[in-house]
Amino acid sequence: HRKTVKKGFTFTLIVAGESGLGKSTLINSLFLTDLYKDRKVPNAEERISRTVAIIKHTIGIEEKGVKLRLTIIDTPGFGDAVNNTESWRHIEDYIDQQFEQYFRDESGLNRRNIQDNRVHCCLYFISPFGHGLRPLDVDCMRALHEKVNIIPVLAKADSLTPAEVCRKKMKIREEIKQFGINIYQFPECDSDEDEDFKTQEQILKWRTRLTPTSCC
Ligand SMILES: Nc1nc2c(ncn2[C@@H]2O[C@H](COP(=O)(O)OP(=O)(O)OP(=O)(O)O)[C@@H](O)[C@H]2O)c(=O)[nH]1
Ligand SMILES: [Mg+2]
Repeated sequence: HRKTVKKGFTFTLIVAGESGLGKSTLINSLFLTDLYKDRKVPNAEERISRTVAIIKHTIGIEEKGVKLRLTIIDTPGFGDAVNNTESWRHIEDYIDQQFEQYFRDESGLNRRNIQDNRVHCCLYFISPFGHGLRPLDVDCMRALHEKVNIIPVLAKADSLTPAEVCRKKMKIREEIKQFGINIYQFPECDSDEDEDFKTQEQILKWRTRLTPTSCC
């Protein structure tokens, strides 16, 4: 325990989904942009910036003496070309490469300072304008679900009414179940955790459960 805490932890998050759903915006607003420093309002052309390559950002965070190396990977969205089949392949390849690298490092002689770049979690953005999942979403999630923990996200939910959000989430949950996609399920928390933590855990669990009910 002492050794692990001293060494610190790593966590790697990747985002995936159709183009223009707000993947880069979420990453920027979560971690990487100082929102008000030298603020300048971009014009329309500057605003439209499509991600065209896999971009990796790493930051070190320290909380109560515990270090975390957080890596966030932005990926190009799936385009609007006529044929988008397998446009998620670069993400799958990236995830596979990290496994391979780790395997190679573990099989090597110097195993002390292996950098673990395996991807732990994938935030999968789903369009708020369609009716549930698109075939591309289904294909992509099925290609990735055995390799990474998928957390589906209804993108731009602020553009929908609460009733629409609820309907869409129910439809998406039904389809995830129907297509046999495994999404991340929160584990049971320890019984000796404090009450606030347990409540927070319950809320998160409830949000990702697969049984459709009337509330979201
Ligand atoms: N309404 C609304 N608009 C958003 C939200 N997040 C991002 N946007 C807008 O959506 C547009 C596209 O955002 P990006 O973050 O570039 O989308 P992306 O998913 O990274 O797109 P690609 O890089 O092409 O895959 C921008 O004009 C954002 O301002 C959101 O939560 N709600
Ligand atoms: Mg982007």
